[in-house]
Amino acid sequence: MSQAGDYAAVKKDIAALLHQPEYDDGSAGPVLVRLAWHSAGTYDAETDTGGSNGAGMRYEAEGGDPANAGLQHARVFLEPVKRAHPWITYSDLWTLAGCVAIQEMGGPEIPWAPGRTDFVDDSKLPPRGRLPDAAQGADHVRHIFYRMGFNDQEIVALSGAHNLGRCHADRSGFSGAWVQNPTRFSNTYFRLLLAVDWKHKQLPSGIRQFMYIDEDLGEELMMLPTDIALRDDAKFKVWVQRYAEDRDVFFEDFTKVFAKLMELGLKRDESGSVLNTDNVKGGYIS
Ligand code: CCH
Repeated sequence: MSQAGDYAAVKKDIAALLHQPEYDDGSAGPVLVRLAWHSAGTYDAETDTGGSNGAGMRYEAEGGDPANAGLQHARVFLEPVKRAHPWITYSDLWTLAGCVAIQEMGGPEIPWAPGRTDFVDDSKLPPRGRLPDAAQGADHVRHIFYRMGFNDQEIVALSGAHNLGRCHADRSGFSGAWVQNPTRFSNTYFRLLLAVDWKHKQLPSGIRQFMYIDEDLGEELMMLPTDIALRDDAKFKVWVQRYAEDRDVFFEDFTKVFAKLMELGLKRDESGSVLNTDNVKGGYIS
């Protein structure tokens, strides 16, 4: 067991579990990034509810949301880390794991700070329906992300995470990867979004997505309707173009916005300690 507060030891153990030859594309990284995002992406700025604090996905009310299907794999990957470092909260572990995974897959280092609690206040549980529905368009995407306090540029930057991982028919209903190398963080997603003539595709289940077949590689890639909406909306497209052209700008903006996502709902004092606002009435969480 590591000493309480030894986050470097936790990071090392997270990095060591990413290599999973039997799982998906050989890495636990993408699903860990999605766990971190879905733990935080329930935030509602107006009511100050939801967010990563509380790790509510451990419980059926949030974990059983169809939008979170498949994320149990990510939580199971992290169990040995929690056992080795029982002092870390799940909410800190899940958010830290997303950041470590991004960096280990060749992405930027995301500033991350601890202090989240695992205390769940039932009256503050986020209702279902706070996470985006991939079958919809630009209005829906704005509605979901403006609620968390993000602007158009930040929405596009965050969406660049679709460089990683894949869709699973038995989880979301959608199927396939966005890029050829889905365990390497890059701006390829934006480049493909613009460069390729994406065609409608209807899966046998009736689900509609977009596809492109790379004839040379004999590989099929995919985009969700919400991804295509970023290309087709004039205001979003400006940022898609910017990030397609300049990988460094994308990395810089992604770093800021992912760090912001991980902090949603947390209030810190000057020393960086989390001031507990929602979950425990009054007082601080150390
Ligand atoms: Fe996403 N995403 N995402 N996504 N996502 C899916 C998979 C990943 C949407 C829908 C889906 C973000 C934004 C959106 C990841 C990171 C981010 C899947 C497939 C759907 C559907 C799930 C499955 O079947 O396993 C929609 C809609 C939006 C916005 O409108 C943001 C923001 C992030 C992170 C910053 C990652 C990573 C994956 C791959 C997961 C895996 O298991 O490989």
